[in-house]
Amino acid sequence: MSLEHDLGSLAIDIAREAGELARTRRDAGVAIAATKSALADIVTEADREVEALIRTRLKAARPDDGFLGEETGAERGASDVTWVVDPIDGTVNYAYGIPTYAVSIAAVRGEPTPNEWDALAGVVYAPVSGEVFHAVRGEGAWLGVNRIAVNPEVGPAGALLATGFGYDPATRPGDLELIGRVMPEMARDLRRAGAASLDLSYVAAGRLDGYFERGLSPWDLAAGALLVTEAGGRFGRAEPDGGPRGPLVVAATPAIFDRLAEAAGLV
Ligand code: LIP
Repeated sequence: MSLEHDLGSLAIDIAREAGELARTRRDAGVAIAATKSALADIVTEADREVEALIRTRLKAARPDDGFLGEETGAERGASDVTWVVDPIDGTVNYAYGIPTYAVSIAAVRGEPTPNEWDALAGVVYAPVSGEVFHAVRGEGAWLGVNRIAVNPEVGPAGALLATGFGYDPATRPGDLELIGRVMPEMARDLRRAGAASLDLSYVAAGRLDGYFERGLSPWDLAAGALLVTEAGGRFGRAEPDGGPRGPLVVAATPAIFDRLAEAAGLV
């Protein structure tokens, strides 16, 4: 088996175990441990516990790899592989008991920076639905044992799109202005699920035609972006203005990617 395939299998096994821990903790009740970048940017004890489990399992299996996690930061490794991990993507959903959250684990080669890394394998595991979205570079995108693909075309009613908002209230006006540009141009409707990794997985599975959001962190998108491209979709990320709102991400079926990227201002 290829390195990429082995990395993908390891990621799936660990994501399943981590997701079951997250679900167990959720069912027992969740405590907010702290706030981070803004009052709305919370971390729970479960986020920290799940990331610790993932790090332990990865270190045992591949001790020379690097790690970049939402809760514990970056650790360079001796190999050229880095694991990019969001232990619970959709943390606010998780804290409120909304079942839309996921464990996102990706293995990348090179600098652990979204526009520089070479994504090798990724998994997005949704513990409540039990859905495992996974991809290995060059081997397509999958939901469990079923191959998935982006929608080949978008109907006359327009595109079903998803987006999200940053935690910093100062980004709200820009986010709302962005929606005001995109929706009239091309959308039949808009979804805001609250977990970027699942939004990207849904584009890959054809459940959404496209997704756009500013301010995502590397761990939010590392696995989902690979799912989109392995499913035949297109993914773009840029700093349109270098402002405080962070980079813009656009992911979509090729049928609308250019229109969405232009409407959203992806340079
Ligand atoms: C979340 C993303 C979501 C975004 C939220 C937050 P977290 O990640 O998945 O798309 O809108 O602001 O960044 O914080 O739950 O890992």
